[in-house]
Amino acid sequence: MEKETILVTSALPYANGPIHFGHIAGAYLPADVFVRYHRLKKNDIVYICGTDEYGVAITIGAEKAGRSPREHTDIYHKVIKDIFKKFNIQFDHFSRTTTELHRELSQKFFTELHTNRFIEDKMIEQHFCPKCRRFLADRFIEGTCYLCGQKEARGDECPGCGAWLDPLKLKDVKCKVCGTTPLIQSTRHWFLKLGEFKDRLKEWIDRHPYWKPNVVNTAKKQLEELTSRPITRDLSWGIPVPLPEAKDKVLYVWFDAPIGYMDATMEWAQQTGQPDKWKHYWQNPKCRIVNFIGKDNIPFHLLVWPAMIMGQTTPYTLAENIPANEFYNLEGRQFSKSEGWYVELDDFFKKYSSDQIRYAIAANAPETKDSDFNWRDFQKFNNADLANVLGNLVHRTLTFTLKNFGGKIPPFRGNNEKIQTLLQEIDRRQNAIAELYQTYQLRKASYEVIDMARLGNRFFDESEPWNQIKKDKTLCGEMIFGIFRLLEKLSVCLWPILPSTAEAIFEQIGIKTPLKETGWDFSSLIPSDGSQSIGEPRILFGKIEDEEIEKEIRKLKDSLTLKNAPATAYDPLKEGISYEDFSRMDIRVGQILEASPIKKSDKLLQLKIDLGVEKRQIVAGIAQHYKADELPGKKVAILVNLAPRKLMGIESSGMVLAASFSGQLRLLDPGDLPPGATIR
Ligand code: B3M
Ligand code: ZN
Repeated sequence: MEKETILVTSALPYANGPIHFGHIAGAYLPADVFVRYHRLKKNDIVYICGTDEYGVAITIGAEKAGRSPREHTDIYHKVIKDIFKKFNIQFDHFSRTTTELHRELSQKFFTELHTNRFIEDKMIEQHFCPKCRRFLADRFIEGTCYLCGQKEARGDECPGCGAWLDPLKLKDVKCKVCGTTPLIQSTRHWFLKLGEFKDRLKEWIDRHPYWKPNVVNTAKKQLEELTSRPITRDLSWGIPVPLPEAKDKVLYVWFDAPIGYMDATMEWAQQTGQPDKWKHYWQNPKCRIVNFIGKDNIPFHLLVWPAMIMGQTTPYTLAENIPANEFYNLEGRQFSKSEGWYVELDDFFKKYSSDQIRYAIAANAPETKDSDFNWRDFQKFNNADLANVLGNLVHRTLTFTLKNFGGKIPPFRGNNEKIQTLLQEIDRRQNAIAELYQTYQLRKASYEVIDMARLGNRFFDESEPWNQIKKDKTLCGEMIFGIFRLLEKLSVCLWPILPSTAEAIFEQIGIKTPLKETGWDFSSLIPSDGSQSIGEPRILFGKIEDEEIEKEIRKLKDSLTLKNAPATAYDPLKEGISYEDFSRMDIRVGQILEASPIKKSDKLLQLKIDLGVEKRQIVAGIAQHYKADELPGKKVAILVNLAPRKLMGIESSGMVLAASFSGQLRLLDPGDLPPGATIR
């Protein structure tokens, strides 16, 4: 079969903060899976991405952080790149929009559109903040969306309905920086005459009846009202408009960003020593260009960017598909770092692997409607699917082989009908899974790969090798051979979604050729003469305990409460005291030796504490915040000369100090000082 030529892009994330599971689910994991499948098929495919580094959001983010936009984007370009590594998302090239090449190409795009009379200039009214003394483009303003009523809509996009807004129509507009109601003043701007592309855009969209209905519907609704839109801004951070009469103006970030797909490909081509190779994708009508995006980016990829391409003199290839996804939330509400509703990624990847999260996201991908990450599903996906079905099949097959066949895959004579049927079924399933990968059906593909493992387990159970081995060892061996053949194909089918696991299985069943080389279409690398030794069986997925999950959920809820606690949550300040009053208190570092719950009390814990000079028993009201078994070894601050008293009948000599706020409590940490050290 002829090799396909494919260029895949994922939306360029703003270098303005870390990305989260929501982004991964929308535009990156689905793309990575698609690309990995085509790599196995040995098609000619490149996967391009990079950070989006201009625009108002970044100017504001940098200002808030007290950095220049350049420093700010340098930091987040790296942060984001590292996050992708953790998720095992593998681009061929990850660039940024602040490169020289990007500036040149963006200006070329503008100039060609301008020469071809698709750009016009007009004096327009714009919001101007009298206090900040600047024009307020895009995200410098916030108001209520006139289309859907969503509050906190920005000057350019509505986070509720995804429309590209006319800022002058926005209601209750405020300056995002200082909260002032802006004035309206006139300024000159350059507009892209989108209306002139209506028919061509419609014709282009209709040429692809197989696109996702949600994507086409969103675009078509906005296609009807397509008019000229300003593509320049009064900002200092951005790409200068290449016109002498447009000094001090820069290109609107949504004008330059998609061009980044193309110059990042050029940069990749240069760096891989084939400078003209980018044309093989961007100027080749046979190349399939696939843009993976979240639903909020639909109008820019279905209307604006293709119009920009159509208006060029230089011919470029338009997208062949734009499989946009819906939103992926966290426990039913939008991820928001500022509101404390997020999963801390460093901490997450200390405990869990990229394959665990890749599977959880894939199995519940937001393909046709919003979906979400929630901890209990994460536990279920891991325990039920990955550990009990997949991990179990691999482990039981390997240990059985080790014990009964000396660690070698038993031979197969080829005339066993049951095994032949199994092998045919495996092929049938592999083809079905291929179809799902090709058509962007991540959820179904995840189900089918695990179901292939389920088939293996069923075959194992029905073959009863533990009985069969006593009756007919050769026949028993053939059953086991069949399961190894299943594991081999299962690894191939798994690789796009669970690359590390697939590679681990390959290694454990003793196949030396890497999956990247075997590809998707080989028949089998397992010899049927019994000569192949297997590797060492290792557990692929541990179980995630209920307690662990409860802790994560508690942590999430706590961080939300803390970030949103009203100012009234502070205790009022107390009356002043003298230094003598203070110095009468003896506060020491203590180390908790033992901790146990107290019967009939859900608030108190009984602690045995090492104070260096002596040991003490103290009753502390911390049971709702700490579990007894997480305390031994912890160092805390203790008021040691408080008069002893009895609590629930138990003597307590001293008091454990803790910080408390809005219902939350944290023990104080004295660092590496030893028990007995004085706190003053
Ligand atoms: N940076 C918006 C986003 O991250 C924007 C995408 C650009 S794609 C060319 O959602
Ligand atoms: Zn202002």
